[in-house]
Amino acid sequence: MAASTAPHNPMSAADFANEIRYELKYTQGVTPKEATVDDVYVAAATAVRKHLVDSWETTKQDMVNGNTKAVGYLSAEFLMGRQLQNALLNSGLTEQFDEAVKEFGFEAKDVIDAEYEPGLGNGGLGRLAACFIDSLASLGVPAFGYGIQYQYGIFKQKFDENGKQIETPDYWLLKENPWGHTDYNRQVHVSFGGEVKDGKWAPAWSVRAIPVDYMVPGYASGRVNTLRLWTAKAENELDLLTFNKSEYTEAVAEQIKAETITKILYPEDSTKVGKQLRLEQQYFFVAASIQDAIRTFYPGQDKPDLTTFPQKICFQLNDTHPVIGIAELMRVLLDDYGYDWNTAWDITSHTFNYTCHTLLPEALEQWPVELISELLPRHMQIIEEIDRHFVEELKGLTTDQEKIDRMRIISTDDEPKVRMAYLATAAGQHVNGVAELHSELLKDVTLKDFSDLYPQKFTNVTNGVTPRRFVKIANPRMSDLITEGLGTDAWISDLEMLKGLVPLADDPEFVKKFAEVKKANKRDFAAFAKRKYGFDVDPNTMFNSMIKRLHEYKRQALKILSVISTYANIKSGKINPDDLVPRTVFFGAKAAPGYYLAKQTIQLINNVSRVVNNDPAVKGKLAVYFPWNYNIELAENLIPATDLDEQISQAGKEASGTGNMKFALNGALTVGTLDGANVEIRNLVGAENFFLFGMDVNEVTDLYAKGYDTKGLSRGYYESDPDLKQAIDMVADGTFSNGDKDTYKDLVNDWLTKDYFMTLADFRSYMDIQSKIEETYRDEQKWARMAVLNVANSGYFSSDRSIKDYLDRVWMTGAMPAHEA
Ligand code: RUG
Repeated sequence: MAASTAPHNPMSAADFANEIRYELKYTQGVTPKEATVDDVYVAAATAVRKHLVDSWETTKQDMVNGNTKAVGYLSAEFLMGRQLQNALLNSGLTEQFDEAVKEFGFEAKDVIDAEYEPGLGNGGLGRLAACFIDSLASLGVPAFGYGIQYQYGIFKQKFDENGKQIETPDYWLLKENPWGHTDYNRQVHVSFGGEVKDGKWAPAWSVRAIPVDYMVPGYASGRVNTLRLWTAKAENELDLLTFNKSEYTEAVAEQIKAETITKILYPEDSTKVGKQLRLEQQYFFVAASIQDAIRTFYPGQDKPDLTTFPQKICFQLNDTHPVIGIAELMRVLLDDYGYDWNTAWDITSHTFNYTCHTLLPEALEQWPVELISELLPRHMQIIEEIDRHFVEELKGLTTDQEKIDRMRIISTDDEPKVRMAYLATAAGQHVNGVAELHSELLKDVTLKDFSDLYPQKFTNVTNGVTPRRFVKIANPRMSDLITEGLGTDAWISDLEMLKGLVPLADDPEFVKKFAEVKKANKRDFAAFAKRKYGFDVDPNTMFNSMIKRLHEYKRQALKILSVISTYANIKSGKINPDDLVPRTVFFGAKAAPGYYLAKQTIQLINNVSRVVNNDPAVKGKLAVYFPWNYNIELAENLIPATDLDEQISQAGKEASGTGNMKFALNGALTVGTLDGANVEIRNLVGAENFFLFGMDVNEVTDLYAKGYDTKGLSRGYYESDPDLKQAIDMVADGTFSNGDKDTYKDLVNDWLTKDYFMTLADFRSYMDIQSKIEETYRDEQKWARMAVLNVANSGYFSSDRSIKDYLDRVWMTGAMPAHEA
């Protein structure tokens, strides 16, 4: 028997069943006989939550009473995924649960499925935040996650009969939410608008910020941290006088205005009102969190000495969304506590750090000065003052006036804007990118002026993913095999131990078992896909997945053009279908509702799927599936079943990627460019175990310099490559739109005239690597060996390692001693 370090609870399954029975009776008021699967889910969740309460309480106390600096992770997104399995794992109750629910007539799987997945994030950034708070708790670091309890998360995606994306609201709180505790007794107030009188802010209106607290249990650490998501409520819910005049809507106007703030994740912001709402959201959650941190770390003190604040907590700004917090902390220190500017700045600049997650200039937020002045007039004054001081500081560092102008926090154009990334960089102790290449490009390109003058601020922390959710829970078969191979399950909290699998890559018996695990996972996924989407997936084909947000730079277009080309070549007889490795291609992707070309790409993929899957000529050889509403559940099911993962963004555009790490850790091989964390994955797993193609960053830069996107150079690639031409012509000629030539004309036009992300330029290289992939895949043993080596060498991509890097390079803190209080 392998040694285990996993959380263990001595409770029997029968006793756990009693706890569920108790909750059914005393919390929900139903008998076991009446209990539906939803009832049993809520009762089990409530029961398991109680097992975590003691650790939660001691963690909170130790955090406040001890001397270890805490981390406040400020993030507009926390994409947590379902909670039950994770809570069971961390309280050592998984096996008891599996048994116990049978007593109520249900299978564990069905109870787990009853949980509604909250979608409080868009993608990688929000999921990273969730992995990070898991690792913080698992490492015993005192930490808060601070964010927003949106009533509606990311939209639910459906496809209409033409394959177009339809967005519908995702009211995730439709069902009971046993995880979040709404703590009305800890509410704070957040103000907006008004004017500045005698240097003091006289706001026009305010709302109540009410915390909804989620436990964040660590794995085998005995620690449970808190994720505190704020929800907005009106100061006065109802205007009775107005109501009694029968003006019912007006009577709840204040309620509507307040609740709108936390209504929805990323409201459309092309209008001024939309922008205002986003800024309201950002200010709302950071202002509430700052008040909360002061109250937490100086309990019962009316005017505490906040010069010690940076020793109590440091705030990590997850992208630009929480950056207004810098002006807020300054305001609190100056106006509410009466500190002078230098003291306030000293405290503030030692409190914040900034993570940048992008290289795309359009993703670095800039708020119009006019907007901030209206909504937060005192903050605008403070930002102006920060800008003035910053310019003075810069004058001491450089004589290059143009550089100083470029670095101004407030732009000097006709419609001045506050550049939030610059504010964060000027005020933060550290600025980090999220993969080595990204951090280099951040220093050399995006924030070059800053890194020239403040090189010591810049560092890299490569992203990571939690092995608990994305290996142990998502891939139990492979986890068991790893534990068997290593003789221990300690790898779950020390993922570098996976290196111990390297010698097993040369053990044919182990490699065979590994291949069998993948096959079994594929069969499971086929069953899941049938149940959930009605798809008839053939598990005996290669599973080739591309799951991520739909964005031009990620180049789903490249993948679908390659599929079309293969399809066309089978049809024309250029390829003998018997020479092909039978393949099933999976896409999962949501496009931003206003992103036209991304939505056209979704429509195209769906229609290629329709045509290919219905064509007997390719049956058994090529199939394309696009399960709708890509979410964490789908990821957890598809990743362990995937043979080949697509990470094919244009080099220099994907900051890191985290899907790439999840796939490598689950024994999928990657076809990818030298972009984001792919570079590090390839270095670690070995170039011979990674399918590299396409231009690198320098080649991309050179091609832009030649005028690729401005002079229409993509057309040359189209003209000179018959496969590419044929594929694009098929998109244009109506093959995938029932003969209608107009459906994809904008997409086709973009490819042939601009193609900013160089899909066409990388097409040939991508097609060529496919031949190598097929040849490798035919040798089952070789492929499985490469997959084992991917797993064995990917331990570095644990979010535990990322957090350790943050502790050493950015936060300068660590784990709490076992009993610090
Ligand atoms: O696009 C990036 C990913 O490359 C990265 O892995 C992830 C987490 O760091 O963040 C994504 N991201 C970037 N999400 N939103 C932004 C906009 O700044």
